[in-house]
Amino acid sequence: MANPIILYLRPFLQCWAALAVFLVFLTGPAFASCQTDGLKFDHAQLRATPPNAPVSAGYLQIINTTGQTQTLVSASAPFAKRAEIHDMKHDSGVMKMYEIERGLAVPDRQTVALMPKGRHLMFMDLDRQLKEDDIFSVTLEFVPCGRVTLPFHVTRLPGLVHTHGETHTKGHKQKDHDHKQHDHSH
Ligand SMILES: [Cu+2]
Repeated sequence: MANPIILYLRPFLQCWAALAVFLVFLTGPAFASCQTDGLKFDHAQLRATPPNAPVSAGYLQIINTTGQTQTLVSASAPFAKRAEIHDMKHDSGVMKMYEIERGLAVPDRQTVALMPKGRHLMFMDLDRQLKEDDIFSVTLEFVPCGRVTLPFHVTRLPGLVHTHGETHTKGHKQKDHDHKQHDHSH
């Protein structure tokens, strides 16, 4: 004979299970709304740092198919006290960085690339060294779609992956130089 208490509880347990599934269904998409709405990311990378370096830079491609402009307004990461969105400009023959204060707009149906020598995420007051092949979660906030947290790979030579031999070699030399320049400029 079945335990009468179990028999009695069973309909309630089923209700709770159904409610739990319903809640996951309700809240799940809200957390991932940027991606489910059509915001995609590629080549998310952080520049590896020497020990005790105060700053690093982050790069990625943002692909917007959400049907409206999405503006990247802030970034945060567990390894840095603060982060800014930067761009570069020529000033008296020297490349200088400045903060994009109103955020970086990504128009609908466009891809915006944050890449070495151009726009980048600037991570400041690092509390640890970023070592090659480490992976860190970085949170990006977009208006209007909200926050996205995605993995960034630490690499010594950030950039798009090229397979063309000549460009590749040239690119490496160029980027190696950037690396040193970047570290010294902070
Ligand atoms: Cu910068």
